[in-house]
Amino acid sequence: MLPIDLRSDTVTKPSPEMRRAMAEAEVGDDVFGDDPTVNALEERAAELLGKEAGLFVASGTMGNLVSQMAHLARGQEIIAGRQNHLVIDEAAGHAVVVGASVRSLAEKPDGTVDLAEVADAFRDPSDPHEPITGLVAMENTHAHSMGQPVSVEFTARLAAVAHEHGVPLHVDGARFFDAVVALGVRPAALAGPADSVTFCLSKGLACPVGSVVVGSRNFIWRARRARKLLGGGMRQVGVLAAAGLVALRDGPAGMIERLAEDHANARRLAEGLADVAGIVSPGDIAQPTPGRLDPGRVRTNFVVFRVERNRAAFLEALATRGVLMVAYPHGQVRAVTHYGISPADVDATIAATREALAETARLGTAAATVGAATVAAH
Ligand code: TLP
Repeated sequence: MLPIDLRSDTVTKPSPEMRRAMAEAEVGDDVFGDDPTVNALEERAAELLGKEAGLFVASGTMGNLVSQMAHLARGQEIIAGRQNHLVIDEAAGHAVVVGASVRSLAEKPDGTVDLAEVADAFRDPSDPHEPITGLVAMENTHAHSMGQPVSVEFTARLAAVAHEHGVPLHVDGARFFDAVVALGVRPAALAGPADSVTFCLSKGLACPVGSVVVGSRNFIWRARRARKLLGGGMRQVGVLAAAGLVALRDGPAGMIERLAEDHANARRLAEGLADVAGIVSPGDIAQPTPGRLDPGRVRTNFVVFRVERNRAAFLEALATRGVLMVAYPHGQVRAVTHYGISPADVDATIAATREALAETARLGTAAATVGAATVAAH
């Protein structure tokens, strides 16, 4: 039996329709601009998000990286949330490759940052000691706040602060369409205030590979050059872009609308887990109120919590029951719902979690008894 794999939505496999489209894709050399399927994907993404142009890249990390390279000169600085993926989870690409420093601000439980703090974080360009602020970045959905979708209003207000200071706003929209679906807004409305947006095809949209960056024609030209520098200029890559075109179809033929099922499944999972003895709230911005896990915090496809006992033993006991979750920062556990996970899988996960915690508790008691006996023997 296949495991119920909730480690991430990156584990999704392409749909039969995607595999067919991939096999039949018309291709060409994309570095020459000759791949019609890649061109169609880039145009579709730009049209959906209301931007002039798009660029297909290998990953979300590459999308963020080429965006930073296109926006920034070496020695400039980025203002971003402290727990943003591009700050803490991209192997310091901003420093190593882009040559930029980061001025990071603590996020709030809704995944936003304080706008007065953002305004205050801009450097003084007339002072030769200081780096020059060149970019403001945000994440949508915001992963470390349990996948909160960030509103159009906040994005517009953040963009206004950035633009008042003459710098662009980049949105790491790895799960941009989860935010679109959760907020019930048009993709172009949510992308509108930003100068560039990266979104991943390879997460909830279930494609095997790839992300798309969108922005102005001029920005995309610079991002394309940066992609080449990174070795990301690929050739007959329409075989991958074809899956993206399926994912971005309107209505039930595509993968966007379907994300609502993942959100409902995540809520169902949190409701079930909240009643399991030994499960507690994540205890940071993911859910600041301590105590019981609050299913109301689940707005998209992330469920984050802590276990009262040994986390490693719990995750192992869960895996032996065919359910995979992942260790998350601050002692947390993360479960992510996605394409291929059904309400029945969610119910099986809740049952397996209850059993795994009971086993972890028994092991803990046994270890404590052995420990006490060892102490007594000395
Ligand atoms: N996130 C992955 C891991 O890297 C943590 C996951 O399983 O959630 N931005 C955000 C907000 C992301 O969550 C991720 C990937 C990326 C960018 C990078 O995307 P990839 O993995 O395609 O480089």
